Amino acid sequence: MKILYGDISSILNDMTVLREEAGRVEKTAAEAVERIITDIKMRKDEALREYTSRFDGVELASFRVSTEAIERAVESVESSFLEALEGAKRNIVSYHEKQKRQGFVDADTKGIIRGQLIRPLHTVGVYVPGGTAAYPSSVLMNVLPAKIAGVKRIVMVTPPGKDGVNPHILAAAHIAGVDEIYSIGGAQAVAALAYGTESIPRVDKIVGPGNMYVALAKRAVFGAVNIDMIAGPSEIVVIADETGNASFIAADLLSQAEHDTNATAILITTHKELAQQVKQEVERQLQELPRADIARASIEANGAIVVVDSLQEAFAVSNEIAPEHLELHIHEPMTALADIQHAGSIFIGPYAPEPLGDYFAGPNHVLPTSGTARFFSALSVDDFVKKSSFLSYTREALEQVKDQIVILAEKEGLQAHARAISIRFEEKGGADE
Ligand code: HSO
Ligand code: ZN
Repeated sequence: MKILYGDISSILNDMTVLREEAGRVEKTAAEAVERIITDIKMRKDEALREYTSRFDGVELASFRVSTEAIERAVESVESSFLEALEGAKRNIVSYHEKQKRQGFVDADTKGIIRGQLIRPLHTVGVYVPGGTAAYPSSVLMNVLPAKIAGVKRIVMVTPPGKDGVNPHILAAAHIAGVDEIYSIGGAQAVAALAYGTESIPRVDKIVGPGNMYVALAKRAVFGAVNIDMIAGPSEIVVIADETGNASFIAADLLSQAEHDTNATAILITTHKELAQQVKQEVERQLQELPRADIARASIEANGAIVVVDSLQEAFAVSNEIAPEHLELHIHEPMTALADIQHAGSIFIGPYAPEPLGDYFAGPNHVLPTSGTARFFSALSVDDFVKKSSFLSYTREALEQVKDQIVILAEKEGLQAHARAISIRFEEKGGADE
């Protein structure tokens, strides 16, 4: 793990390159995705069946995962796992309940009513990747906010493995309250959700992470449906002063490094000795990790320890990075919140390690990556609602402002707009006297 003193331009450069690389896609992949989308749009289930056979190597009589298969999965997994999911669910629900917002009605005494209605999306599709990135925790994180928002129909898709769908994923879907599960994956699943087929319902929004093909497909169908953000590799920044515990910090850096060789783990510290200790601890703990090869590749390529002169400098560097996860191992960490401008999720003090949030505490682990914490937020109940405005004026209230509206409409050359106002006040117009 490299240690940098003061000058962070090289790490900012490296991160920019990495982030650009993560976003770069093969032209051929984009073209393949476009072809798949067009094909699903035209030939629907028939095309979906062909792609599932070609890409997943599975011939399916029905895409729908049966209630019996879900029940069998729930029975087959350890009860301690189900209890842990239930515990996580309680915390995720209680945290996201706080995000629910009311609409408003603003009525004055002059005959004007203005307001906003908040309504849930009707149907949402949740993509769950297959293979080793199939995380039951992500099922809870994507589904529960939609449930709390009041989404009527939650449809999950996940690629079929040779032995069916991962039972731990099915159990999490059951606990989260998914309505229907289909074993389809890849760009074809995204296209099926976006446009609908004979057996897959068309949804209003698609959320959930996936590989490059899934991400490209989500981008391509945006507009026909809504999508969540496009997730990049995981990132953690730890800010520590002399109070930092080297083994805790090393463990937390490695917890993100083990996700992906492209993950980024950075420590920013005011304490030179801690920098050395964390470097050694990372080496030591790496020896004990089953996923050491992934974590080591990530730490070697993208890991860094930055030594700075002051915490103010540390906050500035972190704000520049706008990390997905930020841990504060400093004295009076709550006070430091005032200095944090850009971070997806903030973990305060030595006993709030990132995995507490990844799995259990309640805040969402679907977070903006690649510097997008500058303008995106964690997945939340807000992602599953939409708003309608409403308006009512009395005749008298409209009369007060009619001339100003007519002036504005005429300036835009929109005579019919002006007339829709003025006609209500003409002798023989639509006025009700
Ligand atoms: N740290 C990941 C979420 C996750 N971790 C799922 C374990 N399972 C992205 O924020
Ligand atoms: Zn994680």
